[in-house]
Amino acid sequence: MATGQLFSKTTQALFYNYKQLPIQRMLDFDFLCGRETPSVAGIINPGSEGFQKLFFGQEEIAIPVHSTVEAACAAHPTADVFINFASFRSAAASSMSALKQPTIRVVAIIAEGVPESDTKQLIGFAKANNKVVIGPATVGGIQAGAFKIGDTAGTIDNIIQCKLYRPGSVGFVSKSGGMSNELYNTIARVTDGVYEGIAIGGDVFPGSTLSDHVLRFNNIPQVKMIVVLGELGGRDEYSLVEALKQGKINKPVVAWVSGTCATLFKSEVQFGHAGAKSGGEMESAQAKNQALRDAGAVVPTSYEAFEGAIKAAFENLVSEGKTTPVKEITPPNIPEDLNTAIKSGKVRAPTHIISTISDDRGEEPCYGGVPMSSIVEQGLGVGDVISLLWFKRSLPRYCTRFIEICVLLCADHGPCVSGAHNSIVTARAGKDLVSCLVSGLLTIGPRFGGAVDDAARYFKDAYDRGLTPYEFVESMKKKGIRVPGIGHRIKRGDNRDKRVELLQLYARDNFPSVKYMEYAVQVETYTLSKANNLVLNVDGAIGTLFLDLLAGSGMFTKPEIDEIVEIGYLNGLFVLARSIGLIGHTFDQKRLKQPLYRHPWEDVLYTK
Ligand code: Q5B
Repeated sequence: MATGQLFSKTTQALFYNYKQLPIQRMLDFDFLCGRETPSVAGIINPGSEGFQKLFFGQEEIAIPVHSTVEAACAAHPTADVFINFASFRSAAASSMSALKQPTIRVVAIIAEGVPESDTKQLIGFAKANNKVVIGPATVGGIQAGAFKIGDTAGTIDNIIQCKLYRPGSVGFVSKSGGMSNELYNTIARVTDGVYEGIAIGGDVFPGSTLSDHVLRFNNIPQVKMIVVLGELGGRDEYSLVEALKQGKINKPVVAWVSGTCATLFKSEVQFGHAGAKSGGEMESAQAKNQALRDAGAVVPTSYEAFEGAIKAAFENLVSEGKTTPVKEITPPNIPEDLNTAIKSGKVRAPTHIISTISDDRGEEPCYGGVPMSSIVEQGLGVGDVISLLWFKRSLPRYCTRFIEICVLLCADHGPCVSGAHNSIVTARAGKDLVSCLVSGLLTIGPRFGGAVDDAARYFKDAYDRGLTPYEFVESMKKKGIRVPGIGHRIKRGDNRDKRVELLQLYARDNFPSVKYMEYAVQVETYTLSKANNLVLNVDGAIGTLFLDLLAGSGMFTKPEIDEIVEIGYLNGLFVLARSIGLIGHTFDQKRLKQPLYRHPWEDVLYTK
């Protein structure tokens, strides 16, 4: 790298703090410039490691993430620029860590508000170790066609407008990052463009000064003229005045110190930057402009005349044969991000998922179009939420109460049923809650708890076809199918299931019609005449009563009822309800610190 040169087309940086947008902007700039390697070698994200996926042109690349500055520097010894996007609280410490790494040469500190005493220490250390600090409170800098720090120069469109994808002949240094964008544009319009641009930052103590960079530019052969944009406050510009007076700068310098309007105010004015305040006379924009003018810089009479002065200086160089304007090239197209393109309406893309029951995109999530706050304000319950999310409508209260009763009654049926047993055994094997729950749920099926849907299907079919209970049961027997919803391991004709009675009682009192349930009762009368255990069980009661709810509420069309029965919604009620009990059994076992379960030998019939 030539003396004075900070960056080149192969410079690589370590980026502190994962900020997707500025990193992607750096990589997009790289692609625009035709760089072969990405300018970000690694990311430091304290506390995490791995990779971050980003785009390099059209290709997706994985950039390594390191948890410490030291680890990142060790892994990427050729990355010599440290771009620090830490907050003002941690910027100084992380910058110092970086400066202490032998591999790091340049540190750019973006944060605003870094304590001045910390910055002074950083400056002292950097100077003593021959390193460069850009910032704090800066957007960074750019070497056109080679390397860019973070968000410098803004969007890709702006970078193209300002021709920063290829080097020009102007070295530019500014205090303000925002104004540097403006000047990149101005310089591109009236010269052959920027070679390198640095925003030193608006703090009282910048890590590197206007004159540091002007002196550097003076040593870079490709830089033919220098543009400086200072601002009122501080005395930084005077070191440039000194350098000019001492003849240390032999390239044309066009300068302007902004803030001349400060004299219009009666009292001291603080502009946007910490350092930009009208202090004594020497720190005024007028005084600094005059001093620069006296030292030999071209200083216009107003900011409006700045562009003309830059233009004239460049044209002089060309007419004197001191520079030949660089040849224009066409930069490659940067593939636009899909999200950006969709937002701007340029492209459309098919979605991969369709969802109709809930939406989490707005201010608050909605269930079936009903905002959560309204669910809470109206005092709605689990039955209403099930009604919205499963059936996509607000069912009348008597229906949602029925759903809630089903959930209450099926929540548990003791430790001896299949599901609870499995959860208990799993808990005793030391497994986690989800495993215990799932192992219990997996037992729900045609024999245990999962006969609700089939009960609804077969009873509906039989009733709708006008089969007598005798014809129905016997036709099932002929097919070798047990009637779903009939039969129980412990319930009998003389020891009926209380849950079934409670459901029937509720439905008789609240439902407009209970025709399917009454049909099930007739079926039960017939099956009980065959065997005392062939009672209408809880699955059968819920299955047939739900048919009554669907048909009698007037809230469902016939095709909708058929679809619900065909898809099989109703086992969901048992699954949901029994999850409560299975979780309870899991906690119970863990609370009781029960050891590994082993089934006793005596309880197994070993046979050949
Ligand atoms: N037989 C439930 O059977 C059970 C018959 C039948 C015609 C029938 C059985 C069955 C249909 C599925 C069903 C839900 C396996 C049950 C639930 C939740 C629970 C559980 C809890 C909770 C019980 C004896 C004789 C045989 C059979 C005949 C039996 N069922 N005939 N239709 N449905 N039902 N499941 O007692 O001539 O001697 O050969 O499959 O609705 O799971 O609390 O425990 O909340 O947790 O083992 O309530 O009924 O009777 O197999 O010895 O049969 O009756 O063909 O006749 P069992 P088996 P035969 S509620």
